[in-house]
Amino acid sequence: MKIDHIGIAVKSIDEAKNFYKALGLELRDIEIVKEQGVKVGFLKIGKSNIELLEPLNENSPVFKFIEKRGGGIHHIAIEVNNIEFALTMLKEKGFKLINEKPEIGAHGKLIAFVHPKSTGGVLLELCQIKK
Ligand code: CMX
Repeated sequence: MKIDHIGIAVKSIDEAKNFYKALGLELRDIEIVKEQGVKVGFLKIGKSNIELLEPLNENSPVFKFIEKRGGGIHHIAIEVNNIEFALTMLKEKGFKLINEKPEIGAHGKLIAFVHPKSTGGVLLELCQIKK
């Protein structure tokens, strides 16, 4: 396993990228993930990424998050080898899944979220490269 990315909710990727550019991190792979209601952009840092998340509309979960908290760290994504197995195992152990079945996320990866209420306040994303 590894940390695939840390998701940061922003009002505008275009505005937020300036801070990361000053740090020497270049924005790349901008993508609209319609299914998740977000526009995303990645900043590669070592073997992981920072993912900037901009809501596409008011129905996006990221829009709600920004309204409530004004943006900031939104989720941590852990890459696993077998997402179906990881979800079954977490469910069996009593953790609350947001997605019982994986959905398609950025880069065409399989993704699924675990509810922050059952993880001690951290929205956790599991992701797996599609085989
Ligand atoms: N981190 C920690 N806590 C969070 C949270 C987050 N990102 N988002 C919401 N919460 C908390 C809220 O503060 C709230 O807590 P309280 O009841 O104590 O106030 C509780 O969870 C419920 O929040 P809510 O605003 O009522 O939101 P919903 O229940 O409607 O949805 C969540 C919350 C996490 C299920 C929803 O944001 C979600 O499904 N997120 C996953 C989808 C997503 O974020 N997709 C974009 C990423 C795409 C990608 O990476 O490719």
